[in-house]
This record gives sequence, C-alpha cells and structure tokens, in this order.
Amino acid sequence: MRDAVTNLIKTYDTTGRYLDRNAIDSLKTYFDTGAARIAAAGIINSKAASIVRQAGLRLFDENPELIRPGGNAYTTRRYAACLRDMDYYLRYATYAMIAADNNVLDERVLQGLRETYNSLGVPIGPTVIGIQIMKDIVKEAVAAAGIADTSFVDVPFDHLTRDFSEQDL
Ligand SMILES: CCC1=C(C)/C(=C/C2=NC(=C\c3[nH]c(/C=C4\NC(=O)[C@H](C)[C@H]4CC)c(C)c3CCC(=O)O)/C(CCC(=O)O)=C2C)NC1=O
Repeated sequence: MRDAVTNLIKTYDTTGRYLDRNAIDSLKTYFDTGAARIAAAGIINSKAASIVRQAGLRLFDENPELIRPGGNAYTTRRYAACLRDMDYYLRYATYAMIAADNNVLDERVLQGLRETYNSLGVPIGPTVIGIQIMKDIVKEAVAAAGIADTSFVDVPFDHLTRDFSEQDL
C-alpha cells in the first residue's frame, strides 16, 4: 500500500535526489488539499450506510432488470451482496482519497475482481454505474459542506471504473 508522500520519497530515493522543485510542488498540492480530504472522509464516515443505500436504489431504479428474476442482484442474498460490494468500493475509495494514491485500490480491490465477476455473471456495466452514482452523491455532500473544489473526490472512483471499463473488452 502506498500514499502520495511515500511514493514520492521512494521515487527520489531510488535516484538519490533531494526533493526538487517538482517534488515540493506536488507535496504542496497534497498538503493544501489535506484538510478537504479529511473533511470528506468524515462526511463519508457519517453517511456511508445511507450513501450505499441511496446509490443502490438509484441503480436499481435505472436498471430494474437487475433485481427481476434472472437479474444478477435478484434474490435477497444477491441484492445484499451487491450492496456489500458497493460498500467495499466506497470504503476503499475513501482510503485512496486520503492517501492521494490509487495503489490500495489496485492491491486490495481490483486484483482478480474481474475474473470473479465474470465467473459469477456479475455485470460490469451496472457496477460501473453504481460506482459513479456513489461518486456523485459523495461530491454533492462534500460540496454541501462548503468545499468548493471536489475534484479530488473523483480520482479514486474514476480509477475503479476506468479499470473495470478498460478490462471489459
Ligand atoms: C474488498 C474487495 C472485494 C470485492 C470488491 C469483492 C467482490 C465480490 N463480489 C462478489 C459477489 C457478488 N457481487 C454482486 C454484485 C452486483 N450484482 C449486480 O447485479 C450489481 C450490478 C452488482 C452490485 C453493484 C453480486 C450480486 C454477487 C453475488 C453473486 C452470486 O453469488 O451469484 C464476490 C464473490 C464472493 C461473494 O459473494 O462474497 C466477490 C469476491 N469481494 C472483496 O473482498
């Protein structure tokens, strides 16, 4: 698992360099957005269950075939598994957002996931939509808390969906 700072230090240490202007600039960006990242994590923590529930409702409202007989989220067990997956994505996206590095997503979430989904017939397209809905809900909540630039919220969610989409050839 990596974060923005350890990652940068590793890069510079490999070549034995002091932290130059580029390093200082990227560190500055990281620390300048630190308070906003922490505030966003606090908001997600206090609303996580409701974010997941709301995103699920919106997803199934837009894709009702998922919860009909033959749909992958049909039956209580699979419906619950789907929301549990959404909860994983939200929690790990929060970790990545705090670390300002997507490595935790690659290592703990995405590795082998596509194979699992394919073998269980879990559809990737609606999963991507569900992740994007959660992103939108989080961004609204963060903006409502007075944080003007919420672009840092996009990064981990977009990483998850990009990885899913790229592999879904
Ligand atoms: C922390 C990292 C991590 C992830 C990401 C993870 C995902 C994950 N989701 C699974 C199943 C599942 N995932 C879904 C999800 C969905 N079905 C839909 O139609 C929707 C589009 C979608 C919800 C958005 C469903 C329904 C299952 C159960 C499938 C089955 O057992 O038939 C499984 C198979 C084993 C199980 O049921 O627990 C895994 C491993 N597990 C992990 O440890």
